[in-house]
Amino acid sequence: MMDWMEFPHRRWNPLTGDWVLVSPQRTRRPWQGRVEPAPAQSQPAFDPQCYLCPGNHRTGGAKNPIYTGAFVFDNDFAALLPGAAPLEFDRGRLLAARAERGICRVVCFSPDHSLTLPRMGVAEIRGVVDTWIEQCRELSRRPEIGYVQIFENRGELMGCSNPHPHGQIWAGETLPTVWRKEQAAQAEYRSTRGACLLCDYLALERQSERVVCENDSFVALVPFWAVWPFEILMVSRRHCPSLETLADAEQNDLSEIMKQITIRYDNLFETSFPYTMGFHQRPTDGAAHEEWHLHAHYCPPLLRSATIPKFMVGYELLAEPQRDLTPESAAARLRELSPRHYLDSR
Ligand code: H2U
Ligand code: ZN
Repeated sequence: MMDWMEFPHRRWNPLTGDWVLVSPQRTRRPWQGRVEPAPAQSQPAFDPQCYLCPGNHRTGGAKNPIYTGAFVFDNDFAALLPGAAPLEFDRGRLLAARAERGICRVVCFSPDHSLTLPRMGVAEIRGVVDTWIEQCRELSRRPEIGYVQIFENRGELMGCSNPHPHGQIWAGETLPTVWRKEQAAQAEYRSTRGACLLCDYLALERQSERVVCENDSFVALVPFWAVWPFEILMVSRRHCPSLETLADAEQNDLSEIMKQITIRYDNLFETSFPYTMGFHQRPTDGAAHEEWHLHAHYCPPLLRSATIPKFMVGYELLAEPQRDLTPESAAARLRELSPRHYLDSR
């Protein structure tokens, strides 16, 4: 029998309803594209020019306190504002616009400019998790906030302007596109099958070739429908809707698995691995949202080396995302890497 995984096929993403084209037969095609310069590796623990380091002035004029753990401030150049003027624009149901209120914050993960999540201790990462949870609690109490998007953009390749370890929080009024798709898919699954989509997916993936690493509370895997070469989906084992509802031990396990994932990423090409990661969790409209299952997506751009990213261009922009490396091969490569950071192994 021919192995269908060796031939071009499309895979379905049950969380969004989108498809991805997989072309495993192309993995050996020659590469003559552009080579990115390797980004600078080592950073000082304090950078007098950095607008996120303790005690420094930000571009907006404010001065950071001498903070010692995680530190949050309102983004000086926020994309969303709490008091946007009301607007309902509709021209022939063809041109439509709505006002959108919200709050944007920056979360410094550590006062140490030279660190990254994989180089931080689990207890320090737990401090970041605690800060995220406090932020979710505070923001979700506001009537104008409908969801809280926590994310990290890491590396120049991802357009991140500053190597100081930090992430962002954008909390808005109206569920954005990806959240809306995931909510609809999870609600539909629950109403037609009486079960949770991600609980059922995790059960199918138990000991599968797509699992990268796991602990008592979380599983990290390259999803069957991954778009980015080394994309990871991190899912809580327990059916749990949000960061806020994680038990204390689960919050520690979250900190630990984030370290495991990012160590493996750094080890893959022995570089500070760029990515966008972020959490998806229950909206904050006050409803129970039994359908929601907490998870995080890691979307890294690198394909072949520290300097060669995958470009989402051509067919991907116009038709559908496509990948050559199978999710199974990507997971095998990540799984076989050392759980010890390469800079600690030298
Ligand atoms: P990046 O993760 O994309 O580098 O974002 C850093 C954020 O920090 C960015 O959203 C904000 C930018 O608006 N920022 C401030 O809030 N104050 C500053 O003084 C500089 C940058
Ligand atoms: Zn700094």
